[in-house]
Amino acid sequence: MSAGTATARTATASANSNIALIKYWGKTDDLLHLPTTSSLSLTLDETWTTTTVSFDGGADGQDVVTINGVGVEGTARERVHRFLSLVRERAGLGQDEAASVVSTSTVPLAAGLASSAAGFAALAGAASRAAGLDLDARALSCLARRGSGSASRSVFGGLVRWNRGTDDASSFAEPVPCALDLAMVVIALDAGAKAVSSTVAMRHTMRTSPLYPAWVEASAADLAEALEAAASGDLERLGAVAQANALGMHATMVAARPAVLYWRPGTVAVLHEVERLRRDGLPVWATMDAGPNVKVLTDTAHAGAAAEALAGLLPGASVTVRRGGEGIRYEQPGS
Ligand code: 2P0
Repeated sequence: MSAGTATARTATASANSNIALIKYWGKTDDLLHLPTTSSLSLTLDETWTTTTVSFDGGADGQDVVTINGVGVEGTARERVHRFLSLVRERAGLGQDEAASVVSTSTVPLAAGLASSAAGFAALAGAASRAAGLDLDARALSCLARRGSGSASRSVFGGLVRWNRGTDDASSFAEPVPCALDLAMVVIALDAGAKAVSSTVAMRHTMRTSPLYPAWVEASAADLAEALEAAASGDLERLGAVAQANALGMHATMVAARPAVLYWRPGTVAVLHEVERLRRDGLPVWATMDAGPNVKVLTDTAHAGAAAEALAGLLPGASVTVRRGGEGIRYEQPGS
């Protein structure tokens, strides 16, 4: 009877999204997803993807992907297919052993809320286990990175550093000490699909923005400062460097030719309000990713007040509070 389970070749994993405090923006190797900078992120609670992978022959011998009950086609399916091909190769499975991938996600897809981070971390966990690979957390982080760079960080909970590394084995994420009880207030202005994907936008920025090298250079010092601030419990120092690093990343995009401008009027309104709230004594700092939404870094003691202050600002925007969340977890077969 256990033989049936062992040969079922199915596994389920869940991973949370993460938001970077020191950003990843640009690759030295497009295939391996080796980043130009190391980065630092907070894994969030209540924002996850759960994925089941079954090497069951797929549909008509092709990998088949369903997200939130809808079949996925085109580039997104191709990306999952390429990732599954890598897992099959590592596990010694034939490339004709197609899989069914069924995902449910609470993360708004492609809206700058890091849907690919949770998605590829969960896929890496489920696919590797379903294929019979027994990876430790570091190897799993490296594998998740091959799906999407930021997914390397979602393997772990809490505050996580992704070491940029120099090759496939040395570019992995790991948890780092944090003496703060961090929280993020997520202001989602627009949950629609973004105009330019981060993969495309970061490549274009690297190639054409004269400001890009300066941001990369500053990033190493930003990371060192953020790590020290987090370990010593200095929220003000962490917030200031996180905001500066994120706005600097956007400055590189605005200076790209042509510009990549994710900002909307509501984005600017929130940024000004965050400044005002901080002047009034609330410990709040803004960060942004590849989209118009603003995430406000604070601690759990002030997250409620910050959310309340920001909730009335923009009609139609959703304001939610996220705390630090856990790393990847698995469902036992049959549970
Ligand atoms: C980050 N972002 O550090 C940065 C900040 C967006 C802005 O990681 O090309 O979807 O799949 O490796 O991981 C988004 O990039 O890009 C991202 P790929 P990914 O969170």
